[in-house]
Formats: sequence, structure tokens, C-alpha cells
Amino acid sequence: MYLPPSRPPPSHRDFISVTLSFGEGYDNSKSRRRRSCWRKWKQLSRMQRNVIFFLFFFLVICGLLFYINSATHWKALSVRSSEEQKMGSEIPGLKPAHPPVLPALQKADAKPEVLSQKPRKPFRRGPPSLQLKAPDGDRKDRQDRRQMAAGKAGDPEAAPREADAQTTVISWRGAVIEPEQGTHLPSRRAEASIKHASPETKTENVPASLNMRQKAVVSAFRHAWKGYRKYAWGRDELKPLSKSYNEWFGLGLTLIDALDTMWILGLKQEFEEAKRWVSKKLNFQKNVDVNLFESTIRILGSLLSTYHLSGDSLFLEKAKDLGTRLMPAFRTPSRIPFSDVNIGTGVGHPPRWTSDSTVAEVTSIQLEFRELSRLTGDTEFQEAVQLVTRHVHGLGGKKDGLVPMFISIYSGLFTHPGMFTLGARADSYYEYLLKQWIQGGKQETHLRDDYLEAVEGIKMHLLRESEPSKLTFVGELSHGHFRAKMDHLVCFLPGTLALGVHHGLPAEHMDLAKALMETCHQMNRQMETGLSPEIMYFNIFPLAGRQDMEVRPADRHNLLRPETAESLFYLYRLTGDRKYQEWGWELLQSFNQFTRVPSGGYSSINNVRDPQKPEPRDKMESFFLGETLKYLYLLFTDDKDLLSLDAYVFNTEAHPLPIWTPA
Ligand code: DMJ
Repeated sequence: MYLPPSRPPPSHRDFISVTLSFGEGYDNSKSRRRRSCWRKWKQLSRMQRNVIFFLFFFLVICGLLFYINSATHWKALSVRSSEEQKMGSEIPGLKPAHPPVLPALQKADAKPEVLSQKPRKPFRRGPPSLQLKAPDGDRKDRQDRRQMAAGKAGDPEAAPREADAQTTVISWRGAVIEPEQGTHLPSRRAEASIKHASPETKTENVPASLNMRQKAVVSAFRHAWKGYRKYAWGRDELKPLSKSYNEWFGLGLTLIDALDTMWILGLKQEFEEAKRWVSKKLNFQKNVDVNLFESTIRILGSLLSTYHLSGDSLFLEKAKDLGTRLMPAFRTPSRIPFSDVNIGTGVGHPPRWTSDSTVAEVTSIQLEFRELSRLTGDTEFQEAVQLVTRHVHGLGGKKDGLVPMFISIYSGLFTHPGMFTLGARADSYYEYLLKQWIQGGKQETHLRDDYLEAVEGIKMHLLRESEPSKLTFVGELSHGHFRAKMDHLVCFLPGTLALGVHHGLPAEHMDLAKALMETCHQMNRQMETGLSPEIMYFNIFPLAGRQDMEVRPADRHNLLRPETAESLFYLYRLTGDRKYQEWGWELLQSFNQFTRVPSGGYSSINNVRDPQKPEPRDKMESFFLGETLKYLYLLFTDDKDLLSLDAYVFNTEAHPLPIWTPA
């Protein structure tokens, strides 16, 4: 039979715990109370005393930390705000450091800077000569350039020692962050300094024949290049705050992506130095996995474009080498290429998380591979990509010309059906339908027809107006359900629509282009930093008090993307309406105010809604130099012969390739 254990007699400890809970009556006598407290303390076990000691010290330390933190914080805030006020009020043309919620616009009808340009010679295909004098600079820069010219000490290949030393970073909250690719947090000081960066509207050290706004772009480029050259030379991406770099493919991505921009901007010495790196250091015989799409549009595209601009066969040789190494990606059951390929071993593979490829990726490598075939006479490049185009052209599962986002490399069929977007994973499919048609001299009418059908599909399923301001935007369709969500990536579309009209497609596409351009502009200007978030949600219900646009916390970042600048370039070039130049000028100022890192480089930011704390991400994407600054530069010129849209078609990374003319 089970007998419950008899209850033990009350122990000493039990008794004490009762008295600690104020079991005794109140006694007014001080000495007695002291004695009684002391007796109670002595009666506590060692463990109980330790717990009380620990709690006491913990509270003291918390109090101290709180005091120190708030004192520093307020001090920092007061110093910062006085510095910012000073800068904002003293530098002409600078936006106020604390702009109102809607940054003040320059008047749309304000006369832009008059060009003091000498008439340019018409831009010819083939290798033009670099017309511009070497830009002059401050003493350090001049010294660097002298050394560069002499091919010695200024050589950045010896420079990024500082970058090599990956040190532990301590965040401003005191957390220790171990160095890890792409995850360095900037120190609070660095974070603050990005906000104090004065807009680079100074225009010294740049060629005199340019107008003021072009000079500002050249200046921005040189500032970005300064950081890259010093801390990330020959590496993929600059981490401007930690003065370090990030490797993605290990192929000097930023340097290559920026080659033709340097040529176009007339930065001869920078170009020559980069060319030396390509000649001596760029080596594709590397056991490295690369993304087929990214390496094609950024590296192959730039090498081909730079070959056309400079006429230097070095770039074509490199392009052919890379193109050949990318070809194993097409060895799949369906001939729809793998997303990734190892350019050293020649083995292709899908991404880790799926066996599918992305539709935009497999359909946006055609301009480059086709051009490579035309230049080398080797048809295998063109055949591989044309097979993909033809296959997707005939594929079921589209919705009035709109395509899903994924495609199987085994079956060659679309997967994850029912999702339609003009944003990530589908965007450049539409762009390359039009651009391949243009590149090929408008012979391949099935491409034009697919494009026209897709524009109708967009109008039918994805186009809406926001409330209350009736901004036209392109949403998404998810299994029949409309989502009022638009990626900043979609802002390529106004430019593409305008380009189509220029090449003879329906004039009404221009109305849509203009309406979408206005929306993309508002996506930037309605943000406190003047920079668009990655994703915007629109309000489509006429409810009182709701605004047109809403940004979700996870989407507040800006990666220095080019799409707004890209479309502004096309819209200005093709309509001549100067308001597009004004909008681009505002954009450049915002980049300068909120993303420029004083020591060199620009950084993507985490929060476009907080001009006080935009939270730099410590990363400069290669497309900032390859695309964003190039399009801004081209936007600010009135010379329609500079990369004429009748002679060139820009790939999706802004690398101009020639339009083929019938033999
Ligand atoms: C670039 O690499 C290309 O423009 C691509 O088509 C989309 N993503 C980036 C820029 O945002």
C-alpha cells in the first residue's frame, strides 16, 4: 500500500521565508528594526544572500549604462543637428538636412543649366578617341594619377591592405559583430558621417566641356571610384563604410561593370588603369560558380560594349573566353539553362533551393550572346539563346502575354503558375522581347508581337490607379488575386515603353510611359530621403485619410538601383520634356545627400523614410556605376547623338550594344 511521505516539521528556512514576507507586525523602534533586519539578513542562506547581491549589482549596472547611453545620445544628437543645420544652410543647392516630409521640389518649369558645351562630333560606332583632358584633382589625387601614369606606387593592386585586414566591428549598440561577407554593420560614427556627407555638386576635377549636371555625375563617379580603387580594387563590390570589399564571383565585377561608363564619361586615366587590370589580372580560369544571368549582363555585356566603344580587341577576347565558359549552363534536358555554372570546371547546376530557373534570367541573356556570335562568327552562342527564346515563345501557361516567374530545366515548362509580375524574376523578359527585336533590325516579328501582347496583358490585368491621387501603377496577380504592390524594378517599364514608341510601336504606349514615369518619380520624391524604397504598396480604395502609397518596414531599403534614372533618360531623350531632367537632378542630389560615404563610395541604405538615420548597408552595388550614374549622365546631355537610340540598344545592365544593320 502506498503511504504518502509524512510532512516534515517546518524547517528554519521555511520560517524565515515567512518572516521575509512581512509576517511580523509593525514596530516603530529604530534600533529594534535595525536589529531585526540584521537578524533576518543573518538568517538568510548563503544562496539567498547571493541572489540578493546579484540583483542589487545588476540594477546598479543597468542604471549606470542607461545614464551613460542617454548622455552620449543627446550629446551626439545636439552636435549632429547643429552640424547639419550649418551644412544645410551654407551650401548652395543643398537640400535641407532635415527636409520636410515631401522634399521641396525645384520648380518644374525652372530653366535648367544652360549647356556650355562645344558642339560634339557625331558619335560614331567603332573606336572613337577619348576627347577629354585628364581631369585635374587635389594634391593627393594628382599624386595618385602621376603614379598611376608611371605605373607605380599609386597602383591600387598594392593599395587595399587596409581592406584586407578584416577587423571586428562593434555596432553602436555595443554588440560585437564578427566580420562576415556582406554583414558588416557600420559603426555609429560611420553611420552619422554618411548623413553629413555634403552633396557632390562641386564640379572641379572634371572636364570643362560638360554642363554643370554632367560634371556633377562625373564627380559622383570619381568619388565612387575613389573608394573602390582604394579599398576594393579588383574585387567584386566595395563595402565603403568598413573600407573593405565583398566577393561574389571573384571577377572584379564593379571594375568591369564600370568600364564603358568610364569611357562614356571621358575618364581616360581611370579607364586605362582598369584596362590594365583586365589585361593583366582578369582570369576566367577559376573554379567558381557564377550566376549565368548576372555574369552575362554585367560582365559579358560590359566587355562587348567596351569593345565597341574603345575598339580594343582585348575586351572581345575576354568576352569570348567568358562566353565559352558559360556555355555548359545550357547542357540541360530542356536546353533551358541552369541558373549557375562553374566557369572553371564547366559544370552547371540549379540554385540550392530549387531545380527551376528564373524566367527573366533565362530570357535576358540573348542580346549579349547574339552579339558575341556576330562578332566572333561562332554561331553556338546565338543558337543556344535563340533556342530558349523560341521555346518560351511557344510555351503554354501565359496569361495574355504575361509569363510566370519560374521554368523547369527538366520539362522546360513554366512552374509555380498563377503568379504574374513585372518586377523581380520576370521584368527583363519583357524588356528583351522589345530589345532583341530592335537589335536584330526589327526582322524578328514574333518578338515584337509577344511584346505587344504582353503590354496588352499588363493593361488588362496589372494596371490600376491609386487613391486619392490616381497614380498609375503596375501591380501583381497572384492566382487571380490582384496585389497593389510594385517593385522599384518595375520602373524600367516607362523607358522600355517609350523606346518601343520611338521604334514605331503604338503611340499610346507613350501615354502609359509618361503616367508610369510620374508614379516612379513620386515613389522617390514622397520619401523623406527622396529615394524610392525597394517595394511600394498602393492604396486603391477611395477611403478618407488613406495615402496613395505605403512602405512596409521590410521594404524600406534602397540599393542604389538604376530603374528610375534609366526611364528618365529615355523619357527625356524621346520627349524633350525638361521636367525629366529636373527629376533626375533631384535624384542625384538625394543619392549624394543620403548614400555618399565621405571617404569614398556610395552605400545602399536600409531606410528611405528616415533622413536622420538612413542606416547605410555598407555595400555599393556594381550597377550604381554600370547603370545609375551612366543613365544620369546621359539624361543630362542634350546631344542625341551620344549613344543614339537609332544606333545602340542598351542591355538590361545599361551596356550599349550596336543595332544590327542589314548587310
Ligand atoms: C541590374 O542588374 C539590372 O538592371 C537587372 O535587369 C535588374 N537588377 C539590377 C538593377 O536593379
